[in-house]
Amino acid sequence: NEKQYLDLCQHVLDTGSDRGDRTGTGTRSVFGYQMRFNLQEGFPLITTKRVPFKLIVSELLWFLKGDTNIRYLLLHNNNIWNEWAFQKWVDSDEYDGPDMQNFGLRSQEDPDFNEQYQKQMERFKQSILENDDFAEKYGHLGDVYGKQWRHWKSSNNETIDQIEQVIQAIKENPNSRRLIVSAWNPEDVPTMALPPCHTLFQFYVQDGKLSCQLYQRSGDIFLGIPFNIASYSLLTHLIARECGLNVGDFIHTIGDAHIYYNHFEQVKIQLSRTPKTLPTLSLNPDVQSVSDFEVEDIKVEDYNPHPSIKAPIAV
Ligand code: THF
Repeated sequence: NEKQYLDLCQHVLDTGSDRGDRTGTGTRSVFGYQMRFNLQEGFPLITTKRVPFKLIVSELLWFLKGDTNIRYLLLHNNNIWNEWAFQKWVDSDEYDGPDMQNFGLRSQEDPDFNEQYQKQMERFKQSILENDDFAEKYGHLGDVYGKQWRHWKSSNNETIDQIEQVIQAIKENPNSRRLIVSAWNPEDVPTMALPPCHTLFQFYVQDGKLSCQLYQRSGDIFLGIPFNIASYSLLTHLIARECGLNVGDFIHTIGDAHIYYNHFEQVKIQLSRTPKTLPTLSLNPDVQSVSDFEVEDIKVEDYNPHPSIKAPIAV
């Protein structure tokens, strides 16, 4: 239940080490942490702030379609991956606007720059949506999750569909200890917009229930982790549906678990709130295969969270 997430926040604030990071924002961090959510006790969507579940759904379906182009996300009003594609555009020869060097930090510190940044970002989004060639050139994030899950490139130039294979394996050999999907492809890491944070996950079947454990190498506790918990819990539900199983536990194991300095106030507000009862997940009963779900088929019911809390994303 949610208390585990709040305990993680408190634990990092109290015992974490202050560390610099790639984004220049600064974090407090611990190494190695585990949470366990019993999916029979409700759907673990955090209630001490509002988490935009629709964005979690469209992101997960985007991965499951094997898509790595942000155009699908934009068509679903999902902006959570824009910054990483935008970066590639402003670094290219084709970009003709004002200097966008280090836009993540500068847009937070300098209101005039932020105005210019917002303008360029709007222009970028319009082009991705309206111009096929532009979308093909700048919408791709490199070989991120969708590519590795569904079209892992093998050394003899074939592709491996890890999701299809793991579903087959769960059905045929539920006692298997090899029910693994890996997003970490050492050959591709240097060319990815962002090397995968969700490195590897494993399934386990017992008493007709499907459990899933995720190893996440790096976790942004305030913005990312609530998304990640809900996303992998949803994935477990979808795969259980296709395999004719009930859901068991989602186990979340994190390597570098960190809170960005510019999220401290937000986390403290969240810690002062009392969790509400968890919502329940509702899946369209007519859809059986993970590949056939569309956003309208997936909803949460009885989700009555505390108000949302805004925070800047570190790029
Ligand atoms: N980079 C960083 N610094 N943190 C991350 O969590 C993260 N992700 C993905 C890739 N890089 C990352 C992107 N996932 C939000 C949530 C998840 C994201 C990116 C952004 C976010 O800003 N959420 C807001 C709402 C946003 C909105 O409404 O548009 C929120 O309040 O939850 C780790 O997977």
